[in-house]
Amino acid sequence: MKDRDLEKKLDSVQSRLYESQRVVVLTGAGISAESGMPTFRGKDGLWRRYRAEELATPEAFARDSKLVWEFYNWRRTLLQPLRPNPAHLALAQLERQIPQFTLITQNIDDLHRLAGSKNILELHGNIWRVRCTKCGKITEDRRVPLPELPLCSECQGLLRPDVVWFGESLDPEILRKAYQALDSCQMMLVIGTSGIVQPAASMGLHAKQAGAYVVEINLEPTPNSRFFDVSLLGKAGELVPRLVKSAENL
Ligand code: BV8
Ligand code: ZN
Repeated sequence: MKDRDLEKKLDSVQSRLYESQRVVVLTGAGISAESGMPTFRGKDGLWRRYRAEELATPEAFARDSKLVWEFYNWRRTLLQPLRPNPAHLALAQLERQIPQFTLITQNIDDLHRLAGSKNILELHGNIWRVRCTKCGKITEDRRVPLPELPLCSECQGLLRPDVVWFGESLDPEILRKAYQALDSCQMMLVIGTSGIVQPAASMGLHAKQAGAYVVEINLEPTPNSRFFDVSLLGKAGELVPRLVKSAENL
């Protein structure tokens, strides 16, 4: 049984959501945890003796592209059979019910799209896309696993994952759309993110300063919790569906 305080918070967040015209959601690895995808900083975040920050960098790729590709092939192999969980599905439902709904995700796992979300801003790219390091060609390639060192079908250049690595800039057009939504939203949900990696980590505060009501959903408090209006502690797969009204109750 959820504590009474949480129930009351959930009810008030739900009614505020359905009174809003413009809503932004920011998600992190925590929303995919219940689909079976390890998060970055959770206990299962380690991969062999490396951390993602040491492998998801252009320097690591230049130094040892085979190892970096092993890291991404391991994640692609893990991810391929996984399905969206109730939290992903609930956000896709919310998008259909709220007039202006923008989903900003840090995740590269494509699970929001699989769940039916449409208006998605993928801040850090997508693990199923590859980019040629020579001619820049971007293609979707769902082979699992990819060859050890995948080459471009056009120019035989070495392919890389089409994701944003640490130290790389985010797509300016995606950032422009994200801040446009953050500047004009009335409400924002920040779900399953530890609030460490910039610029995503400051987006909740940005929306707050622009006048939005900001709700955090996480297993535990984060460094950003104190800036937000409400912090709902619990599993995204349980709490997010609780915020969605069924069609007949709209
Ligand atoms: C940039 C794609 C301008 C790849 C990712 C020094 C040199 C260079 C840069 C920097 C520097 N110092 C700081 C920086 C900036 C750097 C940064 O922020 N570093 C951090 C480590 C301090 N940022 C960048 O480099 C960005 N670019 O700033 O460009 C620039 C250019 C040049 C030089 C300087 C600046 C690019 C960052 C993008 C990196 N790419 N991903 C890949 O995935 O392989 S980041 C990756 O890690 C994710 O995308 C995500 O963003 C982050 C992980 O965070 P979370 O998603 O929050 O996941 P985490 O595991 O941490 O937390 C999970 C949370 O969920 C927890 O809170 C947990 O409690 C909760 N949870 C778990 N289960 C559940 C749950 N909640 C609810 N329900 C559950 N069931
Ligand atoms: Zn090429």
